Amino acid sequence: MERRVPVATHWGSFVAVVDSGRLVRIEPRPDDPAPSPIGPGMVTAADDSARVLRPAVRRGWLNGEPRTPGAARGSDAFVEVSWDQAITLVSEELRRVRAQHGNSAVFGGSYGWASAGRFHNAQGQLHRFLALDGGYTGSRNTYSTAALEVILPHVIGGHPWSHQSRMPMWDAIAGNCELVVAFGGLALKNSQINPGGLVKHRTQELLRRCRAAGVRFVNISPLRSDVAGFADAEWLPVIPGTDTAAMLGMAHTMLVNGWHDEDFLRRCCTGFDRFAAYLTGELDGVRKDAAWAAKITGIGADVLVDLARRLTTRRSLIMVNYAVQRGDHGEQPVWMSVVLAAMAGSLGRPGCGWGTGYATMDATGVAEDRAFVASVPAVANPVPDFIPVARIADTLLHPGEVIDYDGRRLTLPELRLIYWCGGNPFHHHQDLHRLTRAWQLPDTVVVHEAWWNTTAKFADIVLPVATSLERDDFAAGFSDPHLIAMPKVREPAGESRTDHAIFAALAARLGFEREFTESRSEIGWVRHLYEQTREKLGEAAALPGFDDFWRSSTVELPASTGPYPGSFESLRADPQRFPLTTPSGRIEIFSEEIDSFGYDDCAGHPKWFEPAEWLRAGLSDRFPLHLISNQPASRLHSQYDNGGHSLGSKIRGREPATINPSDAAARGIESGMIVRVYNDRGSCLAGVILSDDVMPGVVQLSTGAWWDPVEPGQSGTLDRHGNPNVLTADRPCSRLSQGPSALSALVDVERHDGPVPDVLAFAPPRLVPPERMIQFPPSGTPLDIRQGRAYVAGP
Ligand SMILES: Nc1nc2c(c(=O)[nH]1)N[C@H]1C(S)=C(S)[C@@H](COP(=O)(O)OP(=O)(O)OC[C@H]3O[C@@H](n4cnc5c(=O)[nH]c(N)nc54)[C@H](O)[C@@H]3O)O[C@H]1N2
Ligand SMILES: Nc1nc2c(c(=O)[nH]1)N[C@H]1C(S)=C(S)[C@@H](COP(=O)(O)OP(=O)(O)OC[C@H]3O[C@@H](n4cnc5c(=O)[nH]c(N)nc54)[C@H](O)[C@@H]3O)O[C@H]1N2
Ligand SMILES: [Mo]
Repeated sequence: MERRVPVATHWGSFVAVVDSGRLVRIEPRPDDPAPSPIGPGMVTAADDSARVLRPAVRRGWLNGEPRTPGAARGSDAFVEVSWDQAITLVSEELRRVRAQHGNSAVFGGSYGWASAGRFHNAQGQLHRFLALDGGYTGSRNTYSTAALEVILPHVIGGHPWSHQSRMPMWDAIAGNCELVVAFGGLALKNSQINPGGLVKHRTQELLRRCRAAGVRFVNISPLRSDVAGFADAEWLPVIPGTDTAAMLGMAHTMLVNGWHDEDFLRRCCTGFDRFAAYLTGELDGVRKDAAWAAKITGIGADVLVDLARRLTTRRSLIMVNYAVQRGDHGEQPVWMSVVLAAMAGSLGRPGCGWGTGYATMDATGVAEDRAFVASVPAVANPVPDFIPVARIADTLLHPGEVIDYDGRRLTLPELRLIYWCGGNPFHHHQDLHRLTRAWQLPDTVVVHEAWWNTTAKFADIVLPVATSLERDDFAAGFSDPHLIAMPKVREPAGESRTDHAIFAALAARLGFEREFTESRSEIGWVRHLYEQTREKLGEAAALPGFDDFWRSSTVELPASTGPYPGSFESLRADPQRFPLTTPSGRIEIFSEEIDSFGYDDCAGHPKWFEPAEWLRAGLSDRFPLHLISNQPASRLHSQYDNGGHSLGSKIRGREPATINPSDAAARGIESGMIVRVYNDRGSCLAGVILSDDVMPGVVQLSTGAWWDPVEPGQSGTLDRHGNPNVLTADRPCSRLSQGPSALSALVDVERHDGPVPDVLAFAPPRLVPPERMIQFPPSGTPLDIRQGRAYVAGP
């Protein structure tokens, strides 16, 4: 008999149809106006051959082989063990590392998106477990927006993510704005996503409403497709990594023509004069005029002048997306976009001014904020050490080294044990060959995964985890006004368990089970978090009791209403009464604080710095194409790359790469061919799409194809599948944010004639049957990595 069960994911809400315990299909919810096709494609992945079915331990690790840089992890076979053995190995190894090297030797930064669900939140569970066990080295900021998160509090004050509530919502834009200038565009493919879940995808409809209201869109981006066709945008192809120069050229134009909003700059900002001295060239002898900007950006000087005029004479809104700051000196375009909006006279006017991240999620610009929803209670981490999130390979390679970070000096800790849960570093990190070298250094890598993706294959101990379809929970997205019940759709595959159940078993072995579980069952926790939410919201929401909620599947939360602290409207109205939380209380066009750090790669005011890699760099002689590794339309990062929708997007099994027909013709490349994309860091195969929507000089290859190295562990080895992070540079944006700069990478593309190797990304590693393991230390025996823990015979 068929059952219909609600499903919540980061890409929307669906209904699973289950027959006798078997997942038959996943359907869109009828009330979602723009459901994502990623959902239905989850079905085939649920039981594919890549599922991790039993706990597994790398053979070399079990045999106590010493750390061998350049080998072992990533190419070794795995021995399947019992849960009891796995729990023994992990708990003993945590004990050993803590005792011998201290708690900071355990890395629990474990960046990653995991799955929707308030209780089964992988990060929340891991951090709670590791903190109760003595602590761990954590990480700061995100791969999404590290540069923005560090720079914005200096410039506009407030929490790094407070811009979400401070920028104009789409409704206000439709009602008030005439001109939207979008650096990096407004890619609707990205608005399939909302972290934590959502019920109704609304961005498309809101964008259409803006268009119908007469809003003009300007898309400043290397891809025409970054703004949907119906928005009828003017496309200004820009040389990637040069947005700051384009903005400076417009700012100079405003200044010399007296078009800038002097009153707002004087009352509500600080440091404009010092910045103006940079613009005019008084400081460095270089006038940042439109002609200067045109040479750098490839956008005509007359076009920039005209746009500067329109920005100051129309009710305008300047947007930057996140990709624009995921590059070398990524702080600058964010800072400069705020300054340009301040100069344009639009900041603090309804529906106008400045904003960031529109259409990067279905939350930005859709709703400001949402009511409180309870989550797994955090435990304070007793270890103060942390690393900037994207400095993981640096930390492994250079322990003890001191780096700058936002005015501080950080000593990189020595990491001996990596615990990853809910993220895929072999998807998200840059320069995967460098990461591979770094990854061989720690004693032990523990990973919870549902599938044998690259990170699982590069681990020592892999614990099979239940997917979001295989556990009870409830979801609430970022600023989405719903709570969504997520009852278990089916039983976990094989022997997999939830992250919580794994940590509870480890906590029991390590002696703090009661502190970890608070003596609640999993469904007890779900009920508890829901009831906490209900109590906290009280009369305002009048949520039904848990049992009714569980049956009804979705409840709506009250909308939260502004004004939000740090609003630009209040600042414009009365800067004395409504100061920002910056040192000056105003928008900092010049930041004394940043200036005092004395960094050579981030000055006291926004500035043009040449990126290390861009189309005008010397390196472009050898690698004349700029790689845009943007977010995939067909999945969320690497998640469900093995799902039907993502697999359907591949070309002869490879990730599609899109290039301009002129670049293809010059290389003898035709549509549908397999090509090799390469630079000095690595190479990968991809399947070609030709399109005029990609500007000449640019190749677009989305992230997320599971890395498929021909010879894992061998530096520079070919990737058969098309993961752009074999090509990107592991270079910090600057000493200020230490953020990732994935978008600053040069490559070339050539035809791959000759035989095309099979993609093995979705094949499990070689699994050694447990019978071959001839010795296993009984529970409670101290283990020592140098003495070996067990012996596994045979090939
Ligand atoms: N070149 C380049 N690189 C980039 C970017 C780019 O633009 N260009 N973008 C960056 C950005 S913005 C981001 S956010 C990152 C994303 O990087 P990640 O967040 O690391 O990517 P995901 O593929 O979402 O990884 C989530 C992993 O967790 C697993 N998982 C899901 N649910 C659970 C669970 O409940 N428990 C456990 N244990 N595991 C679970 C999934 O199977 C998957 O392997 O990538 C970054 N990398
Ligand atoms: N379908 C889908 N949606 C997603 C995600 C996903 O994995 N899949 N990931 C989510 C996450 S974690 C995040 S952080 C957001 C990310 O949101 P973004 O970072 O905004 O998204 P991207 O797709 O990486 O980039 C959008 C566009 O920016 C343009 N761009 C790149 N470099 C430059 C540049 O130097 N200058 C200019 N002007 N434009 C440039 C590219 O043409 C690219 O298509 O997306 C979220 N949405
Ligand atoms: Mo992200």
